[in-house]
Amino acid sequence: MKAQAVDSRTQELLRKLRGCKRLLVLTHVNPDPDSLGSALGLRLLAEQKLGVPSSFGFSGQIMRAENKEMVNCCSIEMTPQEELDIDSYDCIAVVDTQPGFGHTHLPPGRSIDIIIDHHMPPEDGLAPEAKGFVDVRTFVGATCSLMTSYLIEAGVEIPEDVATALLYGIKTDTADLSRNVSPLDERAYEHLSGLSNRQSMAKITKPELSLDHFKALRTALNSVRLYDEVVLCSLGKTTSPEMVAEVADLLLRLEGRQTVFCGGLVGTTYHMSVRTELDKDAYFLIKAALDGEGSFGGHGSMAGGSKQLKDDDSRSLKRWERRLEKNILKAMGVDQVTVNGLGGDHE
Ligand SMILES: [Mn+2]
Repeated sequence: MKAQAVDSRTQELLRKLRGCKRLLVLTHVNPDPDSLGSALGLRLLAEQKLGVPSSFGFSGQIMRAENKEMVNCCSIEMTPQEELDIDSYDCIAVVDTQPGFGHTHLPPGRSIDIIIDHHMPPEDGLAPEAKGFVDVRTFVGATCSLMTSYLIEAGVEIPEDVATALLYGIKTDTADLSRNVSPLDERAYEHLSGLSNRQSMAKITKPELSLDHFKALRTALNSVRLYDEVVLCSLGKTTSPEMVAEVADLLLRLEGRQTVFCGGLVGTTYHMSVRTELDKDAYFLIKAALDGEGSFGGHGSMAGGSKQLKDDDSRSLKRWERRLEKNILKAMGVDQVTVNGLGGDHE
């Protein structure tokens, strides 16, 4: 291929990385495939192109069976953030999230040198610790697509495991290029398809599921509340925010229902996932649902958020979910009095 004018953003990113001795890549708590793939991609760029050693510091847990399989199949190395000597890194990058987001724990007092993301920036602007290279493109479906375009432009050969991880990140954030998709996502997807490992991809997409998974699913399905086009669902006290997101994805497939609000309490944190096929942005739907409380983020058809409850008491949970339901019905313009469950009438 003939040398082309490299996107100035790629040049700028490479310039920034060239000045690094040791790079620390971070992402949001409980990293999802797009953030895992992006972290892997950025590490590859820094190490292969510029010989800059790096670590991936993660916080939270990897709960979803697909994501655990992804970590295995793609040999994703990560170290719990608290075990790292943060001061030994002179460069910090944040991918698939931004400083100031509630679900992102960054080392206090450190400036952030590189930010690569596709989420809507915080309303009051980026946090002051964002000091260096910032690439936030909200029209792009996955941060992995941004990362792939950097790798292609920098002429870095992408090995099979990294290609598989990047491709899976794009697949999950864009539902296989069917939502939140831009030409950049399409190009990245096409490029990675030829490089990824199909056996690994099959294993990642359909992993074995634990008994607890099916138990949580049963609880969730028992609590479904069906309005005309809106589905509400509570997992009650549950094991992970990922399970909340997973049930939201599943329920969006229910015939005739276009918007899903799904929530569950993990410890004392209430997690919420919103999915919509309407033109309304999921970000604004979750914002209206939480009505100024908690923290949230999202774009296009997907959004997620959380709010700290004062305890994990069932009554506090019920009270909070009643308030949520009121906010949601108001935001969606639903004035229906009767609501159905999957087994028939609720009330
Ligand atoms: Mn993402």
